[in-house]
Amino acid sequence: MDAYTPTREDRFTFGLWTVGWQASDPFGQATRPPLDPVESVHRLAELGAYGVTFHDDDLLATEPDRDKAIARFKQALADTGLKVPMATTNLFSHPVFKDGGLTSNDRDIRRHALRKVRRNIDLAAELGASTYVVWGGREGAESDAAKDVVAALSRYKEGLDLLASYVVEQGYDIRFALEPKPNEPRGDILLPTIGHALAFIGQLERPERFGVNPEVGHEQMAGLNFVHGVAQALWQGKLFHIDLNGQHGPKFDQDLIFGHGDLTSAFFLVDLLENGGYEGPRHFDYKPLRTEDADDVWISAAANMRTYLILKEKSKAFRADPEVTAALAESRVPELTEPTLSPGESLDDLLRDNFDETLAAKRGYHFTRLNQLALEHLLGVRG
Ligand SMILES: [Mn+2]
Repeated sequence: MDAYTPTREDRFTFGLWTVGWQASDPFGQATRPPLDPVESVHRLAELGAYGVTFHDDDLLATEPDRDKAIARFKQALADTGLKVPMATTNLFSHPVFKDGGLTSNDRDIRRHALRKVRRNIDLAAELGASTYVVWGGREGAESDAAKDVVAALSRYKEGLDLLASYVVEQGYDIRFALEPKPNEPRGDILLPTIGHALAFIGQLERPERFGVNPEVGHEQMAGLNFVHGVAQALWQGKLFHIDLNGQHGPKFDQDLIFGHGDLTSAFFLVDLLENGGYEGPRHFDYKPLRTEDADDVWISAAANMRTYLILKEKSKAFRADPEVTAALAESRVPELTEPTLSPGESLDDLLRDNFDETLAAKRGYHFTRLNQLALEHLLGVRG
């Protein structure tokens, strides 16, 4: 036990599919045996997690009888006190979904996908989940000839509108969180970034029921700034959930342990989540490295939480450092929170400003010093 030992109050959650990943990849077989979801619940509880999340199919990992699998899972939750804040549907593994679920060209398959989601939403509600994640991993194409994207977006909207109406009719306290990803497994996936998803939500019948579940690696795969994307989602009141992991820039989806990719970005992300009003669970969607054995899986699960708590402490120390406060002021960071016009002022009033463009252009912003201070806090040589 030390300052970085997680407790339930930290609200760390894990997908069953994360620790349960057997590490088969497109080039190689599984390197680990199947993991019983009941064992995952117990091990995560021992490590200090708050909850677990699941795809419908995850529960069937070691028990093919659905009713038995659910009963065993419920018993494990009761025994450990772990919560299920989020659930989701697997519309990507089965060959029937090879061209997508809600946007498959095949109408029969779209109907089948809706039935599958509807069934798991009932289970999600029963288990007390308040967020339902929608990751459309197969909703996409490899060829622009193969997919009428305008029609696909209409079918995506149709499906999500139906599911939202279902949730409302049933009286479920559930909101949907769309998870963007640019590519992999499809060549191109619909709703590829946080921005695409936020714009799409505005076209739905019940936009208030929809937000996003951004994932660190998914934005970084596209070369985008994850902290900026999350900040916009927060600004729009749409950060319903978050998937934390690590990624080294634009390449395949690495799903590394949180902080084991772009560490500086992870630091500023924790700083944003802790100070920016996010109140949801801190959910890890990572994969234990394929090189690791069954015991290493739990070391990796613990590492996610420990890294988050270390970064949280570093963020606090950064914000409390008087030199940082001074550097922020010198960089005019707080000035950006001031509205550009004073109350009662109009655009015409701006004409009265005594502004010297040449002088203003000479002013430096001193961002280098500010960034170095952040880096030194992160490296542990300050505070
Ligand atoms: Mn994810």
